[in-house]
Amino acid sequence: MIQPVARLAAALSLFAIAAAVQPVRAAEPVDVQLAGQPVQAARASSLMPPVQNIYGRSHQSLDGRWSYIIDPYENGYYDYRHMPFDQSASGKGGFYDDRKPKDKTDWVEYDFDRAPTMKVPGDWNSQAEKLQLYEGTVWLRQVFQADPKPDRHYVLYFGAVNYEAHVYLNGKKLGMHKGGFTPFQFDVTDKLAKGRNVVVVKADNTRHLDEIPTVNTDWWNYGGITRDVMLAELPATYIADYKVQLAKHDAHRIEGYVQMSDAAAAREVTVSIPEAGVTASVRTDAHGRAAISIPVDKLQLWSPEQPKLYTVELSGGGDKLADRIGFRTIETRGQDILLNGKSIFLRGIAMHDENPLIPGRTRSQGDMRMLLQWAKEMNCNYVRLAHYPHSEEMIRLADEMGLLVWAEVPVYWTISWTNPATIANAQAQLTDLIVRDKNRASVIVWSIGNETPVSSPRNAFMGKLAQTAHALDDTRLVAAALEIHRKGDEVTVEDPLADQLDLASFNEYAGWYWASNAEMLNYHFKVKYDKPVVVTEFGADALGGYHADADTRWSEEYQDALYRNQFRMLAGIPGLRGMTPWVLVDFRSPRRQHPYFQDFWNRKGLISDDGKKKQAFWTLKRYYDEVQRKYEGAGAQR
Ligand code: GCB
Repeated sequence: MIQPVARLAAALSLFAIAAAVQPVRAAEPVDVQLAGQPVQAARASSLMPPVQNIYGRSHQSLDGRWSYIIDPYENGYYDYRHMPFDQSASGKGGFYDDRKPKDKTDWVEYDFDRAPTMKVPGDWNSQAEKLQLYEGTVWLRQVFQADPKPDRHYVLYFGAVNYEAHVYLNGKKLGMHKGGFTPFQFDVTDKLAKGRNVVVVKADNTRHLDEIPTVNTDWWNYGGITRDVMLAELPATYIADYKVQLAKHDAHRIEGYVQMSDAAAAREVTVSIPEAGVTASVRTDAHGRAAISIPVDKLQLWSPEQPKLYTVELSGGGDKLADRIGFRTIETRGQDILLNGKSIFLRGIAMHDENPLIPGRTRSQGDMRMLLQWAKEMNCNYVRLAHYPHSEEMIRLADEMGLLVWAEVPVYWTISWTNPATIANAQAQLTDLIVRDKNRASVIVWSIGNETPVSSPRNAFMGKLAQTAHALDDTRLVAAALEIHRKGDEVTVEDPLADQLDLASFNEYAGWYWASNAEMLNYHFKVKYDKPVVVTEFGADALGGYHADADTRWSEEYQDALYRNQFRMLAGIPGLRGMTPWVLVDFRSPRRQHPYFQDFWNRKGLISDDGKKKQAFWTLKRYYDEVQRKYEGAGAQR
């Protein structure tokens, strides 16, 4: 896969460790090595490394109604010899040309001005009947006004486009990005027009075997521009990235760095937290990076019970910005998970980035707050944001609402383990996630994947991801949702990858995919790792409102009985330190074909697709109330 230079530069820094983000004005095209594979970086791309805290920057939102053209044959991209228009000598002819017929005889076969519109952010599937099951190319166009100033820097930012995005500004290609759940941005400083500007995106959600995720998942393949789009304005020299977090194992020291957009050395950079009386000035090195190490003694630590956030101010090189940051430590000791030094139990629930009431991807803070509020109502202190990065806004809300977070990349089931481009892609998505969310106190776990079956190529692939996550961020836990193995009545986790992970975490579907509801009580778990055990999934489908006896599948009673039995069965695991049952709310999935009970919905939700709580919701809540009482009772001596 051809990777743009800047994205690779960011991904590569994990091996160099020296910097999570490279200077923003990317150099000439270069040949780079990633995971042993030479990749020729794309010459034309203006793709640039992420700017930390883009929401905290002066920006103009480009959200709203975008015109769209459905293009199943990619007519607007390829000519009739199947050559991309944007690679032809003139670069003209594609739908990114904002062309209008000059007169009655002029031949133009598309017209954005008369095209329908859809909301951005928003998946396309939920916005037009024709698009509900569509997988392919849709062109989207937005027209906006700009007044670029000569001494400023401009960034065109996309929160996420699923899956492959080709982006054009005023008829010229800015670049291409792959990966449906992570942000990307282009340097448009010299490309903006004064007055009218036209941005066109070719979004293509076609599934491919070698991509991340691959063709096979259990969620809806929502296409389109699913997160915010903005034009951010920055000073000519700006703070490109920073990490301001407590040091590993140390609640009395803030450690991190500030990375400027250029490589000027000895520039003064200041980090301060006025409310805590903290100020530190440091100087950049020859890479434009200033390391920080600030002793702190009176910080109020962040926790789900008291999600304290401080306003952190950063300045340097004439730039200035603020962020809301919480401070906490997270570590494991034997089978304990220690938050701020105290053993905790992760009272969690798993969720997709989907609002069942649309149904479609969450589009706004309102949607996200609804999901997290449901988790809070169940007395959760933790959420698994499955199976791909959720939005930055979601993580910021978790920070604010006091929910610990397991954040994940879509390395799901059977990936093309031996394809170097696939590993590069997975590394890039993991890097983008960590770079984006590394200042969020809520995030305690980076998950490198879900239910990937053990084999040598898979172990090598996943091993690299584990190294990457540890290297990029040594202050958080690294985990994966592993698979279990059954021998007779014994359930084990036998996975060489576990040695590189901080948690013994696995999915198990006792009572649903194996063993009956009652039979599960005959099984016992043997987890040989001296690590905290966190059950990442269990669950049962129940159609909301369908009532029967507890032996009848699909009924609320069956699901409820399964939860009760699970609690009894899991109580036999001495190292059990948390769980995220599957799943908060019913979600759409084309795999789920039963016409009556499913109808394209995975019904393992504790809340139905119309927002009603099923019986098991209350059962899990009671269990969590009980666990909390026990844990808090046991308190500090654990
Ligand atoms: C799993 C997957 C999850 C599925 C779930 C199910 O193990 O991790 O994505 O949706 O099972 O319902 O089968």
